[in-house]
Amino acid sequence: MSDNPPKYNVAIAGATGAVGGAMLDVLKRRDFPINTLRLLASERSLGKRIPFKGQDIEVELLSKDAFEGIDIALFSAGATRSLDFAPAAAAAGAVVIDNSSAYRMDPEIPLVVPEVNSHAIADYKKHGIIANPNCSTIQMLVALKPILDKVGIKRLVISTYQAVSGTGAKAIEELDSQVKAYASGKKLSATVYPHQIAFNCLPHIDSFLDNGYTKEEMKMVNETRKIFEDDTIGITATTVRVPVYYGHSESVNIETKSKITAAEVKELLGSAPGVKLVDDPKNLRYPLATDCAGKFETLVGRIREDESIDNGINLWIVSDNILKGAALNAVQIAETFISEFK
Ligand code: NAP
Ligand code: 12T
Repeated sequence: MSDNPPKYNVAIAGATGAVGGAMLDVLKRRDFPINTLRLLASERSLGKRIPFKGQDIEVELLSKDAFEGIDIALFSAGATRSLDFAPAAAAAGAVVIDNSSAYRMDPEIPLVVPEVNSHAIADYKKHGIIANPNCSTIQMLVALKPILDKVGIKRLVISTYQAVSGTGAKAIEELDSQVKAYASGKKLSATVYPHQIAFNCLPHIDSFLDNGYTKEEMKMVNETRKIFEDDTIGITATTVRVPVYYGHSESVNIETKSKITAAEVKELLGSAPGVKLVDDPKNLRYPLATDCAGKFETLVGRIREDESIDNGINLWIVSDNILKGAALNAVQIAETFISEFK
């Protein structure tokens, strides 16, 4: 009798993308127990080979019959592909962990940040799908959860400073070419974003809605309420694209239900799962986007009381948007699923 721990057949839909590539990296770094790995993408990628742990894996076409024998399917090929193929993957017996916005607000589909609401994974049984939240929401909730549990949260006022890597490889190139054009006195051209992103801040992420907010802003409102299981929290957000390559930064003003001091918040967050406290302003230490790239932790600092209200705290929260904001959170969901829910 062997008592080796079980290994799983894993598929990545969107394996050739920025998030798919980070998923491969995270699976490696965390030594996820893989039996076979199937890499799926569009016709454009057929024939490509991607190295993984000494093997060269050929990319196959994402199709409805690509999931036979798969236990876990990680999706990051956009919402349309998730709607088209995730149900087929689930019907083939895989649990789907979906990075797109397709299923996040479906009341029958769990929306999970493992440090916050891993219990919700149990609901995967209804459709065989678990949704990965929006990047800016994930990192904020990792930092807020200990505060929520200790003193309750009444209201959040959020401003984000989001990196271009969230938009994909073309946006990284656009910032790069605008910086180079500026430095050599040439005319700047914009195609990915509606305006110049170099040396600028665009208060516009995802599309505009009738209420004047962007979809990204409303994702932060609605996904936070769903994950915290509390529709009474007041939340308002302004999401801004800034000329940063990797790492979303966020200023979050929290009105708590009862009083908590800045010192107490520092102590709480000093031992919170997934959080790294970086809060030593005297020595000029605070979270920076340039320090978060490649890291698994969410950096939190600038912790101080909001002196304009009775129960207020301000935080500055920074995390790698491709890791905790996407690939890492998805792999952590898979890890929690196999250890507690399979
Ligand atoms: P990306 O670099 O453009 O990669 C897109 C991936 O999807 C590629 O592997 C691409 O394959 C594949 N794909 C596109 N169209 C396809 C089709 N018709 N059939 C099969 N595969 C197709 O984008 P990314 O930055 O990695 O983002 C991917 C998705 O992840 C996003 O659309 C979003 O849904 C999700 N995401 C979520 C968060 C979050 O907040 N949690 C953050 C970032 C991204 P080819 O290489 O063959 O074209
Ligand atoms: N894919 O920072 O999936 O461009 O909700 C934000 C949100 C990218 C971003 C999402 C995304 C961004 C999402």
